[in-house]
Amino acid sequence: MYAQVIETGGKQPKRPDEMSAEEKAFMQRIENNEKIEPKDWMPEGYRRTLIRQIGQHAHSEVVGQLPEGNWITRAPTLERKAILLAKVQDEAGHGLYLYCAAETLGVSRDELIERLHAGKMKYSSIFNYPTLTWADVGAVGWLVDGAAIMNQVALQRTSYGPYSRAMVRICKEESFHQRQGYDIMLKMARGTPEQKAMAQDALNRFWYPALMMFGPPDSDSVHTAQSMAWKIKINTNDELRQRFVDQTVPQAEYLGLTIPDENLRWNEERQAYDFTPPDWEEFYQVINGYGPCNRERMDARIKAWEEGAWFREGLAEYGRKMEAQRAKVVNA
Ligand code: FAQ
Repeated sequence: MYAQVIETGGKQPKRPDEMSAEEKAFMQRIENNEKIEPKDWMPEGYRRTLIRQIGQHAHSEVVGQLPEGNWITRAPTLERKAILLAKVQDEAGHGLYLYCAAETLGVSRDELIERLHAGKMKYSSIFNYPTLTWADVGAVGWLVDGAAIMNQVALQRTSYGPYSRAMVRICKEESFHQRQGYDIMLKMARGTPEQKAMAQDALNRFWYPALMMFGPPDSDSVHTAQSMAWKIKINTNDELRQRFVDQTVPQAEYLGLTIPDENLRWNEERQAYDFTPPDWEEFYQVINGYGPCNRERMDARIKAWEEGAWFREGLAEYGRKMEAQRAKVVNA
């Protein structure tokens, strides 16, 4: 009964005989694929897991503006600049939808941001790698947005209503982002030998960090078993990573670029590619704060937060004045 048992590194979900009547009724709703809405009863662990995941996801969108934002002033043409500007603004919008989805669970955006700045919440490992050349902007759109979509398409079916609805809109925009990245790669791969070499170099540097975006291997994943039982996650980390590799290899071939993995081979039996996993030691270093750009990213976010304080205070004051005026009219 209820969810299948997933063999992972984390704690297994409760068995039905360990659940309260409320928990059983909740699990039945999950089984029926009903969406859970903010005012519905939910187990405390479900709420906490969602706040952690949605919060981390929101932070990733916002911190994720930094590596590409770095290239807005140096985009090679006016058209590329306008496209990149729109893309980076979209990421800010995604962060806002996601903070709003998290707020429906009883945590404020300010609290989530404070936790991020205090190092108590994570954001995606990928954004701790630098964008050194214009080709990196292409690789980020192609691979990073590509990996994000692979994960987010599945999350459109997540059990929590506000998260699921935010994902529908975000996926539409991410698909444009991925195409613009692929278009940059295509231009460069078909350009001068130097441009093609830049595209190859970007692929070499972003391939394994993109694979890390799906999280640790299932055998080491702390949250997958429980999150899948609650249908917060629809697939395991390894399933999505495999799908991403299978989708991306033909795209690299079309570009005439080489995936930096000597062991990459089509496996006829599995009908999937065999590939070398990322260096998990490096992954844990990065998510624990020791990646190439962690310090720089956090410093940039904290500076933006502090420098924006006057604006937030101004807005709040304006809100108070409007409220007072409304009260005067009502009482007059
Ligand atoms: N980076 O037990 P699991 C984007 C942590 S959006 C950092 O497997 P879970 C758009 C994990 O939090 C990209 N930390 O965890 C864009 C946990 O630590 P905790 C973001 C990671 O949650 C494009 C621990 O490791 N997308 O890119 C990572 O079941 C271009 C154990 O891991 C989402 O957030 C990682 N890669 O599965 C923007 C999607 N992986 O919290 C700008 C929603 C794992 O216990 C430019 N999130 N950790 O301290 C998810 O689907 C899941 O949270 C996973 C991780 C799959 C990321």
